[in-house]
Amino acid sequence: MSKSPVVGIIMGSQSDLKVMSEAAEILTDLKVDFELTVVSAHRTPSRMVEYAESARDRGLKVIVAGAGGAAHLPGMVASMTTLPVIGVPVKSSNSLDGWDSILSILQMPGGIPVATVALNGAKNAGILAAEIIGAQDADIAQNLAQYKTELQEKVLKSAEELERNGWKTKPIGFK
Ligand code: RP5
Repeated sequence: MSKSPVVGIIMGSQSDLKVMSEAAEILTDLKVDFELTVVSAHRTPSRMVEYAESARDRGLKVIVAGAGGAAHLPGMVASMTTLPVIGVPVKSSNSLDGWDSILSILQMPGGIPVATVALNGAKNAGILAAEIIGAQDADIAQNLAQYKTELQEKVLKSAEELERNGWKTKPIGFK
């Protein structure tokens, strides 16, 4: 969190936090200032309107919005702002199997795009938000370049270990 956030992370319920905190974590690593809160399209519709309509004037440049089930938050926020909105479908307690949320966020009508990431893909949403900021901010672009280099090194190390130790090698994981 910071005093001059450029990314707004919002979620339909606090129950989405376990997933959405991955966006906060990667933005922290990449040194992108963000804010994070709960905005429910169905339970706090006026708050959603206020959030979306004030976002640009408050200095935000990207919004990452996550919701599960009948996930209307990302699309509705996108309809009320000119900022790019990245949607995170969340597999929530009221979700059938995640598809309800995926399709609600992905299948937007023409004119109102939401950049939709994978189910529970909050980490990628954070990276994408940082890339949007990094298009204009050289420091953030540098942090992203370093992140991608480290990712590459990790893959090469895992390949080397696998080739040396064979198929029983313990996977390193990329979380
Ligand atoms: C959605 O309903 C929220 O985004 C959340 O994923 C889901 C369940 O909310 P709770 O009943 O856990 O508050 O609007």
